[in-house]
Amino acid sequence: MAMLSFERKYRVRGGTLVGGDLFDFWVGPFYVGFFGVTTLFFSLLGSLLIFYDISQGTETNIFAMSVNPPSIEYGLGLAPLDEGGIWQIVTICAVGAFTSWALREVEICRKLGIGWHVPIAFAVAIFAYVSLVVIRPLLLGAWGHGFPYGIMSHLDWVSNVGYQFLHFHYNPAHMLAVTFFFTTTMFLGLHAGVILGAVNPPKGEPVKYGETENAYFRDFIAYSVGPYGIHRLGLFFALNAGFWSAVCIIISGPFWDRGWPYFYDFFLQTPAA
Ligand code: BCL
Ligand code: BCL
Ligand code: BPH
Repeated sequence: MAMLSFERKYRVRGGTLVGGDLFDFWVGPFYVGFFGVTTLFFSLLGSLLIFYDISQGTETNIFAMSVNPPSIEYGLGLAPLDEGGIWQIVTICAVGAFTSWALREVEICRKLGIGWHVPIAFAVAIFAYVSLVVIRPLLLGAWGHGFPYGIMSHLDWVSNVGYQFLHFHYNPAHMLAVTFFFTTTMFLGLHAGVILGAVNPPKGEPVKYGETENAYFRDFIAYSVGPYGIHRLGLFFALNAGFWSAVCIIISGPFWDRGWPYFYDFFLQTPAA
């Protein structure tokens, strides 16, 4: 594939974490690297195992297909392949693939001499996934507490686990996570809106930039967080959304095993009640 004229300048040698020059090359637009190879390995193996597992069943509706974790009786042991063992290997492949993907991002950051903000942000998403299928099952003593890998079955898992705690909305960390998700979306709506507004003036008006964007928010809500600030604020809220999600599910079971509404009973013991 032909390179764009400015790409050659950025295709610099080095920055690899392992493998030295061995995998330091591109395939078309993609940087490969050692972690490109491991991503491909884990992704292919994990996906093939999923396809193998669902091919063993009789389900023909893709929405209903599912690779299920072992039953709780297997505890933290290995299960036979057809009784959850495949799910266990797929989980190892998934953690391997996601971590490899993050490390490949790190190598690209090092090559280009930029900060590691993107891989650090992705690490928070990986943490949320690991909290669901590794940390919480370990704390509860059985891999069977992980979620099943199927389009509908994983929604059933969320609903079932939610109702095990009577009313999951009462989980305070869930409240924080939901609030951060909503706020992040509101920020992106405002930020993307003002940027597109500035570069799409009415016919005859010149295109506007940062100064006008700031002026817009000062006129509108008396304050503009600024062109650098909005990205720091956005990243902070997005990472908190993922982080508090991980916290909300890790504490459900290992640290609080009653309905979440009962969490507020402590209030009844205070003089205020
Ligand atoms: Mg889920 C929905 C994937 C964990 C609760 N979930 C979805 C769908 C998609 C999915 C099938 C749209 C997601 C989306 O656009 O995200 N969920 C998914 C994955 C994981 C996951 C891959 C994971 O951790 C590895 N989901 C969880 C955990 C719950 C959960 C257990 C808390 C986060 N999820 C819900 C709820 C809903 C979903 C509730 C929905 O209503 C929605 C749905 O419609 O379900 C039917 C944003 C990301 C992007 C836009 C980037 C693109 C992602 C693409 C679409 C992912 C495709 C996955 C593919 C089908 C499976 C890959 C395996 C292959 C073999 C490689
Ligand atoms: Mg709740 C969790 C919102 C109602 C029970 N709930 C969550 C959180 C989020 C949320 C805060 C899920 C996001 C997350 O973890 O992302 N819930 C939410 C909202 C409502 C709500 C807004 C609402 O009513 C308006 N929840 C309810 C009701 C309960 C309930 C009351 C059910 C009856 N909720 C639960 C339970 C859980 C949540 C149980 C959780 O477990 C979940 C949570 O916090 O999980 C941590 C994190 C993101 C990920 C896990 C995705 C990770 C992606 C990985 C790293 C990469 C995948 C790559 C992919 C395979 C690649 C595909 C191929 C490519 C496309 C090529
Ligand atoms: O490359 C990226 O983006 C373009 C990275 C990524 C990110 C990044 C990246 O840099 C960042 C910063 C985030 N996600 C951030 C976040 C938020 C937290 C801060 C959070 C809300 C979130 N990501 C969520 C999600 C979700 C949700 C909510 O469900 C999904 C589905 C994703 N993120 C998905 C992705 C990918 C598009 C991409 C990414 N987030 C990571 C791509 C990657 O890791 O590629 C390597 C792996 C494969 C190509 C396939 C692996 C296959 C496995 C071996 C088998 C499948 C197992 C799986 C468990 C089955 C699940 C079945 C489902 C039906 C349940």
